[in-house]
Amino acid sequence: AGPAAAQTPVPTPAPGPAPMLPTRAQDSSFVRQHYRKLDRQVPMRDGTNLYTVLYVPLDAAPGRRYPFLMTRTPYSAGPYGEENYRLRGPGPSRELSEEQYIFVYQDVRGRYQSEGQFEEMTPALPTAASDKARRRGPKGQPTPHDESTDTYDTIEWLLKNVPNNNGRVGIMGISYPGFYATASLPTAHPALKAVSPQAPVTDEFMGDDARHNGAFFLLDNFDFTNYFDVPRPQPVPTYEALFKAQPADAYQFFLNLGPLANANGPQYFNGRARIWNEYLQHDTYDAYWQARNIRPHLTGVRPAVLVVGGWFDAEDLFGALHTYKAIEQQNPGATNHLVMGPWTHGAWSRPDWTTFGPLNFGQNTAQYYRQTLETPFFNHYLKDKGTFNPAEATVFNTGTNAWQTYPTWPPKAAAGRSMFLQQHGVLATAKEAETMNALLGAESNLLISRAPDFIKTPHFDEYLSDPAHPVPYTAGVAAERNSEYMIEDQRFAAQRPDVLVFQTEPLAEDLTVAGPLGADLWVSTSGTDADFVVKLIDVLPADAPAPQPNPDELLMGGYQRLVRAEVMRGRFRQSFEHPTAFVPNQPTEVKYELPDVLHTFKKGHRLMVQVQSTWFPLVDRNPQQFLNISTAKAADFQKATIRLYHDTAHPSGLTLPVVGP
Ligand code: PG9
Repeated sequence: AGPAAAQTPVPTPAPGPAPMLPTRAQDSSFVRQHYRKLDRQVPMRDGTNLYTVLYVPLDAAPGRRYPFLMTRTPYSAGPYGEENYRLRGPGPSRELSEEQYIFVYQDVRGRYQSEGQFEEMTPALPTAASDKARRRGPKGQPTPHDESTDTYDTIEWLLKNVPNNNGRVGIMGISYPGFYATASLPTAHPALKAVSPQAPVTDEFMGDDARHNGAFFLLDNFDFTNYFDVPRPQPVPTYEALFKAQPADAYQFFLNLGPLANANGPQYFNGRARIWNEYLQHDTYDAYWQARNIRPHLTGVRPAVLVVGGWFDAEDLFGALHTYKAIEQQNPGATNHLVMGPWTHGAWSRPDWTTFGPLNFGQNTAQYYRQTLETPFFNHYLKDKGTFNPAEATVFNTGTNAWQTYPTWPPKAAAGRSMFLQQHGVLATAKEAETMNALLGAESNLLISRAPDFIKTPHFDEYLSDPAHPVPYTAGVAAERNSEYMIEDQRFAAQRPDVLVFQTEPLAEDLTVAGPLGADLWVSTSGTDADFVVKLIDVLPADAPAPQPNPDELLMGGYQRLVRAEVMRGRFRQSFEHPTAFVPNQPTEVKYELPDVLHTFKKGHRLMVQVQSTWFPLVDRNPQQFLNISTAKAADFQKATIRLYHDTAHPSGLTLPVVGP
């Protein structure tokens, strides 16, 4: 714990000559020479004080004014105490540290040095009420607050108490802090001019950290909710500590754990991990989750917005895409840009992001983004410095390793191309199937089913999905959830009998897919519930070169590179609020969206789709029976025969948004 922050006014910096800025404002001596650190308690409308750390430029020449650039965080605004400075520059990035801002970091309610109660994804107050009404709240009731009002009150305090400010404020944050950036937008303070939600947590049930389409993200939730909590009277063992007692193999660890309910056993959380319990109690898209979806509140957006996300973000890819989308749809006139790069969670803030696993992007994509987009965005809107006029969307193509710009995202020109999952492992358009069938002749037993009218009787592939032997999400042994799984070679999965594989012929021409992918499966299960995982894969040709600098480590010929994958918990196929059981062995449609991609499948490559019903331990196991998974017992987890249909009445397939020739 750091020292209590003073509630005294912020002193006026002494006028002096502008400093000679180093090219890399990265060390603490730079920060101390050019900034004064102040720790303050900032009072909110309900009297709660939020611990706020400021780095104020020391060189204030008379009349020189600076904007605020703020990050609100549940991960500590520290270091705490006015003598303790951030080591890596005063700003959130190297480049912004070289600009002069009044940098502000604030602990949100109930975290670290701030008073109040931490709330998971603080529900937003109704936005219809005027700010005045929101300030007062109903008579005799506690003053209502949310992250928008806390941001508003902080800005009001900063403007009044910090000298030499220019009256403008910017906010940025990655991940949870990205949520706080988004949450500043409803009924924003008029001084808030530029907001950058980066990998913002947005809807925890639908696609961010906690669940995807209702399926529980076991590996991350177990690790994260265990740590992320209000202080408890007794420590809860960390995932790492629990791990030490067992082999460092997450697959085995979670098999040993057994049903989710066991996590509250005495050797694990013992009932003390509050958010874990909340997540499990709320196993449908109920009022708890709906209140934690910030999207409906993103109306009347006035500040300029720059939404940033990473194609290989295993946590909040959904959040970036859907925050951008909600602002765009609900605020037609707003300044709202999207940047999607070849990044894992927050990789754009790393000094260098030129390679990832076997991929080499040929350029430092993180630096490019910070220099050409992030820094100019804040400089322009907060300081009138330079121009900021990028395309609506700046998006990295993960197949060509090039940045592309679009006037809309997804591109308007993208045309949905249906690719059907057919018998004999064929993935083809209806037209291609027709051509193939014509070549094979009506008598051939290799005839390919196609939409709309080839195989008229029910026709399917099937596999036995066994919760005791789930399909791993990554090959080999991994202790922690890696991000590499998002581009990993899927040959390990293709070898399993419980993974269906469909692929095209080698492409005659490049094929670019830009936008969200649609999965439309016709399936049945011998049980009453089932999960489906659909994976879109880029299969490299046999002569694909090995990556540099470790050419020996990977055999790239035939590499099945994952481009996008998503899970759907089958019980939610009709409604996320009101789940429904499957009728055993009856073909049923399961339709859902996979997150966007921008990927060119090159000439000579193949497109592949894999379908499976487990993805462990990334996702918890479905007992394959329609019962409460949070309280299910070991004996409830049963094998099921899953069928994937490909006949006229049940044409399973994927819709790809294809652009260009
Ligand atoms: N994506 C992170 C998170 C948020 C909420 C729950 C679990 C994880 C984060 O890094 O902030």
